Amino acid sequence: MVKYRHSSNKGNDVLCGSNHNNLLSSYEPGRYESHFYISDMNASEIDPNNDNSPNYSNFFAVAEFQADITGSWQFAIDGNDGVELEIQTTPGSTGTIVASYYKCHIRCNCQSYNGTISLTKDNWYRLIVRHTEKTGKDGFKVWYKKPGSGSWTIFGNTLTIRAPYISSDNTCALTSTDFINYGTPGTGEVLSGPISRHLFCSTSLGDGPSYPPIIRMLQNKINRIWEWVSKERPVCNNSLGTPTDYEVRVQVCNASVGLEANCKYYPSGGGIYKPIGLLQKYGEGDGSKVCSKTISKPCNTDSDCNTSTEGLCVENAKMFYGLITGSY
Ligand SMILES: [Ca+2]
Ligand SMILES: [Ca+2]
Repeated sequence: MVKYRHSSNKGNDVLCGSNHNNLLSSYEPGRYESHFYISDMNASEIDPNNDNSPNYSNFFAVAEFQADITGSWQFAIDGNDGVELEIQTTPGSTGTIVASYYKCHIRCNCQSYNGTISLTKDNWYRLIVRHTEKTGKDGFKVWYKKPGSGSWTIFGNTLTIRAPYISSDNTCALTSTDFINYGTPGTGEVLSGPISRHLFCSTSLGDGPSYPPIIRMLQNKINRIWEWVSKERPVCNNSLGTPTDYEVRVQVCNASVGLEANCKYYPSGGGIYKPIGLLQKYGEGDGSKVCSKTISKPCNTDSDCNTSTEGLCVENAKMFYGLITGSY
């Protein structure tokens, strides 16, 4: 269950949720208030005979349930004020509005607002309730009737159900329009149980060659990465448990593993691949040689150049590299 507020500065059709589009328009998902979990839709926090929320509010409910019998299922909804019940055959995709009780009104305390949908045994379905509150009492109830059943049952844990788990530091996942449209939280959701994450940290444990770069890994933590790395030193330490460490070594141009696109074969010394870059791009010529001071006179050896006026015989490349030394 998620609670939102919305502006009073909307048309009455929107405030009351007079139809599907107006009900959608009543939501302002950025104005998240709170969320909580209930085991069934008979919970007092959503009882439409109570004044649960301030004026100009919304409830939004999302749950997934597993059908345990194939056939035509009935669903009924009651509410104060406008409410609708959507069921998605493919969770996260547009579903069917199976039942609705639009506009401003008190609860009917009835199952008159109902509809049917064909469900298949063992499949999971997503159920969404959208609700808007103008003033006064507010809330809703949902019932279901299985194929062949003669009586209504409150929707909830009499079925196999699950809901997105949203931790208290991840409520921004509930502030997207997509969540209102499809019931899929923005980020970080899992379908049951507490969120757990694998945390990775690239670091070293000290100075010098005896402390190589390492990747530290913590598995299945409920903590967020910033609790481990974005804090006063020591960062990435054992405060959340003992990490598994992997020494970081980088190797490129290993022909037995696979050559990167910028590996070049050097035949000398038995032949080896090495990565190439700017030095090769500007330092390697086409194989021809020139006298260095002329940059134009072809040569094969230094003796082809007048070393005092024409320089030495060098590779003809875009840039020439040399060594300058001096003393004083
Ligand atoms: Ca109210
Ligand atoms: Ca009301």
